[in-house]
Amino acid sequence: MTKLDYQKATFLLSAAKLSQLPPDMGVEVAFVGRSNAGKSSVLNQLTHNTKLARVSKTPGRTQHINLFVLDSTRRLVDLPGYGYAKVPPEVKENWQKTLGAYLHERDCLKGLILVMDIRHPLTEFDRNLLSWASTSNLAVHILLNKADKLNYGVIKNTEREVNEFISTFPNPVSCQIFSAMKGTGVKELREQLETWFA
Ligand SMILES: Nc1nc2c(ncn2[C@@H]2O[C@H](COP(=O)(O)OP(=O)(O)O)[C@@H](O)[C@H]2O)c(=O)[nH]1
Ligand SMILES: [Mg+2]
Repeated sequence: MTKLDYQKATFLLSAAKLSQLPPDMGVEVAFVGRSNAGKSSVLNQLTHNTKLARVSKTPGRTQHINLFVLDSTRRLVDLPGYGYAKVPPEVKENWQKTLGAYLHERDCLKGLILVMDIRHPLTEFDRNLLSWASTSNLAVHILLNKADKLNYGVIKNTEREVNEFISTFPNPVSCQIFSAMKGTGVKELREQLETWFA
């Protein structure tokens, strides 16, 4: 496969429900994480496309599934952030349903990039998501983002703790250090994406 050009990622659509998604074909890799973990910043760093990040931040669209096209068969998916919700319970419930439905029903979903704030790794929702992925035998790659906020020793300890936790899962789960601000770890992230998109 020729190297994917993430800078060419273009916005496809913003879906409030599964019926609005394109046909369930090709390969999708979805980005998921707690609000404020830096999911939009990661996508921005990966694609160097500010328009893309802007879409992800458009109020009203943050609760949608946002799709970006890499080529005719490959798509990046920005899933609604979870937690931290200053929104009415019914709105929250609705988007958790959409998120759950996407994760359960989307056959072309090849892997999940789970973005965590390295200072607050493995939240309850992160753990729930990881156990769900293991029962569905879906691959997960964890980004310990905002590594620029911590010193080397703390980073390494956190990485060890997370690696210990994920070592018990039967499905492929991997973990890496990342900083969307500094661009740390982009190469490793691309290599992971390349495996799934291959
Ligand atoms: N220091 C630092 N800040 C970051 C990093 N990634 C994101 N942020 C900041 O964290 C906040 C939330 O980022 P955003 O991408 O909007 O998070 P999202 O809600 O998960 O999409 C923003 O103020 C970002 O500038 C990082 O790697 N390092
Ligand atoms: Mg965002």
